[in-house]
Amino acid sequence: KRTVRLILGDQLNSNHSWFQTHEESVTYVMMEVRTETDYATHHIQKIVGFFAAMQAFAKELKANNHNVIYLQLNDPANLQAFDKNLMVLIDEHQFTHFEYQLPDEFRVDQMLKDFANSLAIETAAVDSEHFFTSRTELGTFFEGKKTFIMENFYRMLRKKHNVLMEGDQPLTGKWNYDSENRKKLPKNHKPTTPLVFSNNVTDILAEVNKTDVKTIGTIDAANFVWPINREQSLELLDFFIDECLCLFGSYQDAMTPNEWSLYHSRLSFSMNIKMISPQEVIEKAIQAWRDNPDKIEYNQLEGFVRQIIGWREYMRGIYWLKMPEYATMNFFNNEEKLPDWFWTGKTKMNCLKDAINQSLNFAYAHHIQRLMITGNFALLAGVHPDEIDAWYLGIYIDAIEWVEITNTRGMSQFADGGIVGTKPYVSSASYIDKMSHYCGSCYYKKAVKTGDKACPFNSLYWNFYDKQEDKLGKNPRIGMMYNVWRKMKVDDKAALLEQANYYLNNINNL
Ligand code: FAD
Ligand code: DLZ
Ligand code: SF4
Repeated sequence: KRTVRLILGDQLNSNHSWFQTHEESVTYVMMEVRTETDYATHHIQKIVGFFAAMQAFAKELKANNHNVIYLQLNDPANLQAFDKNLMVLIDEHQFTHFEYQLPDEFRVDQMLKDFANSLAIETAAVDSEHFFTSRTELGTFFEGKKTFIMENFYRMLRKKHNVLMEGDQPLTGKWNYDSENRKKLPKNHKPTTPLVFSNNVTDILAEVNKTDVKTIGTIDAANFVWPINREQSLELLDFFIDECLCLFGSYQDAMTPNEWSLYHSRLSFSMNIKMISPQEVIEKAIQAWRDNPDKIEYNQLEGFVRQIIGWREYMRGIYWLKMPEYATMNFFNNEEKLPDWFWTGKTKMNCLKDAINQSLNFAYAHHIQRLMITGNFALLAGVHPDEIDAWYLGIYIDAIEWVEITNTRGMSQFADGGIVGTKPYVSSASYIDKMSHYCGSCYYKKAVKTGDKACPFNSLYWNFYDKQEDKLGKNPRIGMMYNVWRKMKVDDKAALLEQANYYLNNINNL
């Protein structure tokens, strides 16, 4: 028996049962391939981050005496696709068995299924041993239901995995602490300085630069800030728990200029490529709260646990339930292109300038920037969800389709017509001003709706509701907005729509 086992770039789980025994007959294969670097225009830090973590993982496997074949991007033998490379390797090494871990992405899943079916040798797909839930668990849980309420799924998982429970009741008697969270940062509050790494990835960058792979964003390759192995991922987790968890919930939705991560964990990259598991992240956070309840209040902890055992697992379940149709949904039939400045950050709108520039510089924006700044604007501007997905799938270091598309097309763009969310996340300047310090120093005036320097969010917001009245008018969660709109003076409404039209026609100059 000679077995070849494929490890994908987001399957760097050293605790996987594959690696717990050592068999001479098993060879692991990892590959840097153009199918993966080219399916979206990725941020340079994303490509380099994936390759650096993959290389570190291969090195670790070799150090533990596993047999590893690693194909680098510019290896002359590299045929630049998983199946093509595997075909040659199986032939060359006379492998009798092909095994892979279930991929998280629909495209790769289909491809590997087809590939395995085409082989004459024995094949097997095994679990990736990472998530709390299987691919189908959400579908089964909501079977026969019309709506997919995250809170219900979250509570079921809390019970099933006995997370923050007392018998079958939530600890403290309360499930949800959202109302105590989500505050604006106080004016002179100085957030914790984020822990960054200083990895030297210049060799990897040089290899990518030899090719014509198209990328976006900037990189300091001598001081690459993201964790590239398990040890660094655990260090980042400890930093989060020591420095950020105590204010995580409070400032989860806060935004302020030039502060790129506030009290967020930045663990999404480490978790999505499986260098660390959601179970250990939650366990460590809960232990820290138990050890130090005076420092870490319960609402901060529950807010964090909810993101991981709730939202993260929920999005995975929706993805596997609804793909591939999900990727074609466009509830509002939006058709526009993204403004050019999404790739440059060159706009006078302070909130968008900050969120886009930090995305270009760090391959990261925190949740509320993604949702209520870039996503909000794209929806108000009527941009086609394909365009928006491509942007989000490329720019963020943590962007893998299962969690990107459900958040973007679903939560942010409501292109799924309300599977993930109950109403579109759109806002005028007043919400942005309520949660941030962006408006004070903006070229545009937050309180002005029409005319010179009117904040574009204001007229675009009403224009959106006006245009989508047939689709949203009956939504009970938005009824109040329509009451306000219907009661507005005819002239005021016309002025708002005219202003919105002007901005939409000049969108590249905002
Ligand atoms: P924290 O704020 O510290 O949260 C802790 C963890 O909770 C995260 O690491 C993440 O694993 C999980 N989490 C939080 N919110 C969500 C959510 N809505 N869905 C799933 N998991 C969540 N997340 C990705 O991992 N990859 C993406 O490509 C991605 N694209 C997004 C696109 C849009 C338009 C929006 C609105 C959100 C997107 N998210 C995505 C969700 C969320 O914004 C990121 O998980 C988060 O910003 C990552 O930063 P963090 O690790 O500092 O998160
Ligand atoms: C995102 C990414 C990139 C940029 N490059 C590679 C690669 O060269 N090799 C690889 O195995 N994986 C890569 N990935 C991750 C995959 O594109 C893909 O998103 C996941 O494997 C799907 O679960
Ligand atoms: Fe953004 Fe408008 Fe505030 Fe400027 S005024 S920062 S464009 S919300």
